[in-house]
Amino acid sequence: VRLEHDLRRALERGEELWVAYQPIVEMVTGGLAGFEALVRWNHPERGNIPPGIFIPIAESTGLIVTLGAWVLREACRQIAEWQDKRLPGSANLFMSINLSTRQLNDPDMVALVREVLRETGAEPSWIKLEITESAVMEKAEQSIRLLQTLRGLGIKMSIDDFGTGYSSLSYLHKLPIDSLKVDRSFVMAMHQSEENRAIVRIIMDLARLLGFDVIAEGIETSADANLLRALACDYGQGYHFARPMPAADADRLVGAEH
Ligand code: G
Ligand code: G
Ligand code: NA
Ligand code: MN
Repeated sequence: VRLEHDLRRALERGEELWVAYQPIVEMVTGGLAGFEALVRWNHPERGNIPPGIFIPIAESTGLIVTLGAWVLREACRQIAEWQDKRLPGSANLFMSINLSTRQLNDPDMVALVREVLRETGAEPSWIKLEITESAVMEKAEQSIRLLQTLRGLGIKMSIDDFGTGYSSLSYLHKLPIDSLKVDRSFVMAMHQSEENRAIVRIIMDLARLLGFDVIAEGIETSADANLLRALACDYGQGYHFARPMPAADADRLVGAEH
C-alpha cells in the first residue's frame, strides 16, 4: 500500500522516475541499432526500487496506464532529439518501448500514441513496441486489431520474452509484428548444452520463416555472442555489449556513431 501511494505521488510529481536506455546492437557489425527504454524509480527514502518490484504493483493497481504513457512520452521526446542528429539517409535507430497487458487492452491506447507522436514530433518508424507473448495471446483477436492499427501509423512491433509464455502457433503467423525477442533464459542457457542451442536455433528458424527479425536478449559473454552470430541472429542486447544507461550516456553513443 505504501509503495502504491508513493508511486502515485512519483507519477504526479514526475521527479523520481527516469528512463534508462539499453543499447541494442547489430550482431554482424557490432554497430548501434537501437535502444530499449527501461523505466527506473529513484525513491526519495528507499533509493532505487527495481522495476521487478514496482511494475507488478503498477500493473495490479492500474497505475501502469499512467506510467506507461509517461515512459512512451519520455522515449518519444528522446527519439525526436536523436532524429535531428542522424545524418540524412542513414538508417534509423529504433527505440523499443514495453507495453503491458493493461495498455494493450486500453481502448484509449491508439489516441494516446497519436497524441504523443504529434506532441513530440517522434518519427513512428523509430518506435518498436515490445509486447509479451502472454499479453498478446490473452486476447489474441483484440490484440491483433490494435497492433494492426498501430502498425498502420508506421510503428514497429516485437514479441518480447518469446518462448516463455504459452504461444499459440496458429496465431503467431497472423501477428502484425516485425521482430521476435528471444527470452534471456534461452540465451543464458546456450553455453550449457547442444539441446539448449537447438532451442534457440529453432526459434530463429521459426522467426525467419514467418518473416520476423530476431533480437536476442541477455547476452552476457562473448561466447554467447559468438554462438548467436553463428546462428545469424540479427540483433543483440545484454551486459556483454552495454548496460541500461542514463539518457546523457546514450546520447554520447548516438553522437559517436558518426
Ligand atoms: O531492467 P529491468 O530490471 O528494467 O526491468 C525489469 C522488468 O521491468 C522487465 O520485465 C521489463 O520489461 C519491465 N519494464 C521496464 N521498463 C518498463 C516499462 O516502461 N513498461 C513496462 N510495462 N515494463 C517495463
Ligand atoms: O522483460 P524484459 O525482456 O523487458 O527485460 C529487460 C530486462 O533485462 C531489464 O531488466 C534489463 O535490465 C535486463 N537485462 C538486460 N541485459 C541483461 C543481461 O545481459 N543479463 C541479465 N540478467 N539481464 C539483462
Ligand atoms: Na522488454
Ligand atoms: Mn524480454
